[in-house]
Amino acid sequence: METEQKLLMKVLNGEKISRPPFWLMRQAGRYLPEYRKIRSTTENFLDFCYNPELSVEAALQPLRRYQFDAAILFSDILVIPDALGQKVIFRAGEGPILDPIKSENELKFLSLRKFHNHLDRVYETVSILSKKIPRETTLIGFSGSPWTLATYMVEGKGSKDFSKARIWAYYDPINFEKLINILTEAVSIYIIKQIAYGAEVIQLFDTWAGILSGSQFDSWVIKPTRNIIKNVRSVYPKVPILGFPRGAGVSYKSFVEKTGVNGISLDSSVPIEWASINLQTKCAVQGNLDNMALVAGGETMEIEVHNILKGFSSGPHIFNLGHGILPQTPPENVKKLSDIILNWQK
Ligand code: 1CP
Repeated sequence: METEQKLLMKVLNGEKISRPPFWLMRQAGRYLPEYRKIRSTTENFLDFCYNPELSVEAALQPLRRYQFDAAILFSDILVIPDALGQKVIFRAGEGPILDPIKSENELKFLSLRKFHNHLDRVYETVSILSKKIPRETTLIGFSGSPWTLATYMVEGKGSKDFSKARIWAYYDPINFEKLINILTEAVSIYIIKQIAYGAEVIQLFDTWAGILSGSQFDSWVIKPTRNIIKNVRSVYPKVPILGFPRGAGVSYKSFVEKTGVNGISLDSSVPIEWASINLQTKCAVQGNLDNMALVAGGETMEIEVHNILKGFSSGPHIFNLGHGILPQTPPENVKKLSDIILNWQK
């Protein structure tokens, strides 16, 4: 059977393997000169994401250089607000700009009516990729999680503390929950479609989970994630789902226990020994090399990589970074990392 050759699927199915599978968050992107070249053909980044030819090419580029065990759909988390009817643009060098949702009044402009229609070309990209990637490579689909999507939708741009969303969640939780519920439904149907078109594993990015207080983490990270997983499993009970509540600290444990994820992506602040005792006994762990160590390279990076490989060698582990690869990363450092992992013996 095809999946028997896929290392990443094996790990997520609990099978024993000799070396961990690996891929890197943002493995397609600006650290690659060939990406910068095709990226320069399109001004608005979302137009690039909605172009299957360019998106497929961007996702395949890193696979030509390195033996990654997974390809990730090339798109962005902000296609969801865009497909719900909120205006999203990316200006060069500025990051995303959205017409912010300030209160209950603007919620009525969000609609699922044209959602799938709007994302048609993303589904087409998934479908083409599923046919083009090597047999042993797993195709990962993804979505932003409701909380992280809400932070951008309410703030209208990137931010260090996303205070607008956090304050709204405190003073008007009933209406903030309405936004989270719209997003929970949108993310669920988006993921279900990606699976229908060929995604084999799903990663939920909750990049800003770590800025919430403990009680708020339960309401806006754990609860919606659990609901999404329930919705997806009611259609596809066996497709593995990886969660990435970045910066969650000790709350990683309740996240794993209460959401039912099949794997947990760890940021680089999480101590390996703690994670191997508290998380790896419950699900697969993914991570967690510091993306700065990959920029630095050299012997220190090698030591860090070996510590992670060794520290997680007693259970299911997918090697990855603790957050996305940085644009200034030398491609030769990625090659070195790949050599270490490919030659690793438990
Ligand atoms: O001009 C460009 O080339 C745009 C740079 C870029 C790229 C390559 C953006 C803008 N998004 C992406 C692709 C992307 N984004 C992928 C697929 C590529 C891959 O992984 O190989 C994925 C999975 C994402 C997910 C994403 N987008 C997240 C969650 C993961 C994470 O890194 O935290 C977030 C928070 C975004 C928002 C976003 N998109 C782009 C930027 C610059 C940002 C951050 C904005 C900010 O907070 O300031």
